[in-house]
Amino acid sequence: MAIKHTITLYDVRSTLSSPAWSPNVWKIRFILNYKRLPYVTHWLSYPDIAEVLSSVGAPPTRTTKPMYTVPAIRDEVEGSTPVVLSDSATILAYLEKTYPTPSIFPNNSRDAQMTHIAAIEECIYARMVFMVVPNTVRILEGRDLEYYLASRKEFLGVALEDMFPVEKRQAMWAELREGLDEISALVDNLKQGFGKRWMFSCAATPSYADFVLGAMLVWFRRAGPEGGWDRIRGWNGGRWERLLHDLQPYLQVS
Ligand SMILES: N[C@@H](CCC(=O)N[C@@H](CS)C(=O)NCC(=O)O)C(=O)O
Repeated sequence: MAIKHTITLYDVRSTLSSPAWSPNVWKIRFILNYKRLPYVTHWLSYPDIAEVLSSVGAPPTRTTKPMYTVPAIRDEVEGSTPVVLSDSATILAYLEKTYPTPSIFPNNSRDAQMTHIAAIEECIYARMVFMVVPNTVRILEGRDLEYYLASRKEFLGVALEDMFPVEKRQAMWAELREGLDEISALVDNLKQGFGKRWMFSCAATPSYADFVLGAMLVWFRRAGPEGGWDRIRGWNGGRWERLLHDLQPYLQVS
């Protein structure tokens, strides 16, 4: 008889009808969906993250506040002590080792994927972050919003109102466009050897870097500046919108 696994994914809630927006959690949700691992999301209010995660035995991810972050997972395997992990890098390594098929690193591409992800973080995530963080207030309410407003400066070192000020917006959009152009050029280069469908996978199936970029685009679309996704979705021949369309089978929220 097959061994029963019960996975709980800890995520932070929002006011959106399907509440998932956090980019780091999306990286893990993509993997769970892709590997067809049944899981249940435990939605947390921002101010409860530390208490709930410490009570289930998830390790802290930082030495200063906030010390506990999502994603975290609890994997209960019948007959064994549950595994409780935090930090997306630790979780992805565990999921890939414990549930190797299908792999998120097709054709042993782990090192190449990590190099692509570093480029995605530098060219896209780092340019989106100060656009998205102040706009996330639109999808939070009550205690979550209060906690968020009170804690972002300590977390990121910049006050919310100084992150995406009107006078810098044009330059920040231009920088994001340049970053997307750079990644688009990288993908064109890779695609000379790859198939047509995925940006960072030479197989018929997606790879971890496709999921990481997908996680950033979902986050930008859901929590970013109003109209922001409509502005960028068609850039670079519409390839960003196509990626989210192709990732549709892995976008469910359980
Ligand atoms: N290095 C961590 C970072 C995770 C992280 O920053 N998570 C945010 C949500 S995207 C969080 O839980 N923040 C808690 C807080 O701000 O109190 C990872 O990759 O999992």
